[in-house]
Amino acid sequence: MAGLLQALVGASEKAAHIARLCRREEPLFQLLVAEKTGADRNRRFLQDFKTLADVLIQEVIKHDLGKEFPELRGHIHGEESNEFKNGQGETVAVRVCATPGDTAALLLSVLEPERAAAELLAAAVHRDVALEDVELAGVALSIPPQDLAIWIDPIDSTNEYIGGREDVAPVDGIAPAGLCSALVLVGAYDRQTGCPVLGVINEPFFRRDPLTRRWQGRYHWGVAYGDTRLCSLSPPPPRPAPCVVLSRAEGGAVRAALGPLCGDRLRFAAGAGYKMLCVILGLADSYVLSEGSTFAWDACAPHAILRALGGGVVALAGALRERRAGDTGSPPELVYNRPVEGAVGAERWANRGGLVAYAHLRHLEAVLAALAAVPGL
Ligand code: 2IP
Ligand code: CA
Repeated sequence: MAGLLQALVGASEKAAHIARLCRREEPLFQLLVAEKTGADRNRRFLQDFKTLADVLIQEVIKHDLGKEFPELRGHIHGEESNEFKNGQGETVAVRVCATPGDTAALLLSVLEPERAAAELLAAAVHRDVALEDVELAGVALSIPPQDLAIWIDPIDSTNEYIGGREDVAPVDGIAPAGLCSALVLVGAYDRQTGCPVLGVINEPFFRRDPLTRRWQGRYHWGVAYGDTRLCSLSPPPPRPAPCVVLSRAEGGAVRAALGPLCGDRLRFAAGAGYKMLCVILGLADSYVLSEGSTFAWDACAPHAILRALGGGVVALAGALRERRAGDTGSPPELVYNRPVEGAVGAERWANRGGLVAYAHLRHLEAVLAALAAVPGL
C-alpha cells in the first residue's frame, strides 16, 4: 500500500480530472454555466450544478481516502454538505456507490433528465488514477493515519472556475483572475495539535497542451511533521523587500499601510488558495488578508506546504494584538482542529481576524510592523 501522501495526491488528481471534465464535456458544461435563476432550471434543480460538482469531488476524495485508510473515516471534512435537494423536493445524499452504474443512478436522481451528464460523472468517479511520479513514490513517511484528520476544498475559487476566463494577463507571474486560480486543496492536520502536516495543491488548469489544446494540470505537495520537512518545490529565495499579494476586495487602509513597504510590489489575485500558492512558488513573499473570509479548508493544505518550506500562516489580528502588547516572539500559527466558539455553520471554521501567509520570517515581521498602526486591525 502506498502512503497517505501519495493517496492525497492521487485523490487530488482524480478531483482535478473531474473539474476539467465538467468544463470540457458539453452535457456537463451546459449545466455548469447555466443561468442559476432561470425558472425552468429552478424546477429541475434546487441547487446549482457547480455545487453538485463541488460536493461530488469532495465525496470522491472522502471515499477514496476512507477506503484506503479506514482510520481516517469520520475525520475527513470539507466545505460542502453532501445533502442535495432534487427537483421533486427529495433530499439526496450524494456519495460514491459500489459500482459506476449505482453512482450514475444516484446522480441521475439529482440531475434528471440529464442522463449523459450523470454517466460521465460516474465514470470519472470510479476511474483509477495512476501516478507516474518517481520522486513522490520514493517518499516514505511514518505518520500514523489515526493521528491525522483531513480538510478538503474541492474547488477553491469557484467563481473563477465558473467564469472560466483564460485571457487574464499575469502580472509578474501572478494572474489577477481567471481559471488558473481554481485549485483543489487537500490538507492533513494533527488531530491533537491542529497543526497542518501534509498538503497537496492541485492546479487543474495549469496550461493548455499546445497540440491537443486540452488542459493539463500539475500539483505540489509538502510535509511538515516533527522534524521532517519535505516538499516537491524548493524554498523560494526572499526578495530584499517583500512583494505582497492581496484580495481584490482588500480595503484601502491595508493597501495604504503596505505601500511604503512594498512600493510597486503589491499584487492582486482571486482565490485564497491561489494567493497562498503564489507565496509557495515565490511569486509573492506574503499574502495578507484582513477579513475572516477564508476557512480551514482554504488554508490547511497551502499552510502545510508553506511550513515544509520554512514559512507559515498566522492569524493577523492575534499577531498584531501580541505585538502591541510587547510580545516579540513568533506569533502562533493557524490551527485546524478548533471551531470558533459560538459560531454556526461554515463560520465555525472561519479564520477570524484575517491571516498572513509568509515564506520567510523576516517578511512576516516587516508586514506586521507595517500593519501595526492600521486602526481596526
Ligand atoms: C473562496 C475563494 C475566494 C476567496 C475566499 C475563499 O473559496 O477562494 O476567491 O476570496 O476567501 O473562501 P478572495 O478571492 O477575495 O480571496 P470558494 O471559492 O471555495 O468559496
Ligand atoms: Ca475555498
